[in-house]
Amino acid sequence: MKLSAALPAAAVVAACALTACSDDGGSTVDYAPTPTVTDTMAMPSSDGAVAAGANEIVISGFAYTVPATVAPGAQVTIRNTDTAEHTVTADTGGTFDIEIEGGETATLTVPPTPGTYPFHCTYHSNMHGNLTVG
Ligand SMILES: [Cu+2]
Repeated sequence: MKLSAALPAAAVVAACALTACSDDGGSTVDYAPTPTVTDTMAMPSSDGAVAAGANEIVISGFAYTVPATVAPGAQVTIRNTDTAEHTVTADTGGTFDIEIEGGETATLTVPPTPGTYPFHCTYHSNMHGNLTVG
């Protein structure tokens, strides 16, 4: 008599446990992981924050550090601290095209007309900067 009373109770417990299990599994499946795209690297920030002279463009780690502004017609030193050779080449108009060997410096004569001059490296298409003359 005691056994027959205990069996249905155990069966109910087992059934509840199974139901709870399948409910949990079903409700947690339909979330989708949100893709996190960090695209900030694509924006070249050339604010001259790195310790560089006022009239100095520093190339380090395949990236340019450019002064905030340079005077029209000024002489700007380009310092290449990489071992790779780089260029500072105006994107348009052939305004300037300076080649700097690894570990060397070169001099860029700033255009006389105020404006922003985007430039790049002819060897490394991911290297971009902006020279602001004003
Ligand atoms: Cu380069």
